[in-house]
Amino acid sequence: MSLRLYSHPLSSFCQKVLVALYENDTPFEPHLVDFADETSSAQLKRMWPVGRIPVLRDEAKDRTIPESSIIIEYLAQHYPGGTQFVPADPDLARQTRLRDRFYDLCVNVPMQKVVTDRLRPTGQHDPYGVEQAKTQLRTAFAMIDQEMGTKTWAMGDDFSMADCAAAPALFYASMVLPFGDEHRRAAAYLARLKERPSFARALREAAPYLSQVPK
Ligand SMILES: N[C@@H](CCC(=O)N[C@@H](CS)C(=O)NCC(=O)O)C(=O)O
Repeated sequence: MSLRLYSHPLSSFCQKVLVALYENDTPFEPHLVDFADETSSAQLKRMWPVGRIPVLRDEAKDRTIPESSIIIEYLAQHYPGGTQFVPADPDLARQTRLRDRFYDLCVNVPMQKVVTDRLRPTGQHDPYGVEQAKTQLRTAFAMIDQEMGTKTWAMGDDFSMADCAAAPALFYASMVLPFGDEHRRAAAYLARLKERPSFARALREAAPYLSQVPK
């Protein structure tokens, strides 16, 4: 098998890539990264010194590809399938990338800030930063709610890279800061994402680990 994904089923950015892989039934071998294990972390850092997951290794082409959006673009280019993650039209492609950035930077990253602050040792918390992150999330939820009033997926009728980004980001963000009562259209979008077979599969695989998410 040519593709190996260094990842963890609980990681939101890894789930984003898993959705893309499952969308097109792309064969790959998952390699579980355990940050608590020095050998596992060191192996990851040898490939990508930044030490973040996901990282895709393509043995056939001798390439190592980090960063979830770049991995999805790589899959779209070299292992295309029925779901086209970035439209061919340059304007639509730019809009897709903008929404992908939005879900990564305005939903996933602030969600991570809230969750990882709970893992910090006593006395090392960052309440100001967490409040800022929650404010960013509230702004993002209102924008998503407005935008999803007339659309099925982030770009309209077609599932794209932006939906791969949105699915785990919104799933975990809804755990951190429930938005369903106030933002029903955003909640309906999340419900559609959870029913999408690719994300439903990623969620099933994450289920045994979900109790590790700090409350
Ligand atoms: N921009 C990166 C973000 C990746 C990321 O934040 N991954 C998290 C897991 S969801 C991670 O590896 N965290 C470990 C760390 O920061 O040490 C991407 O899109 O792939």
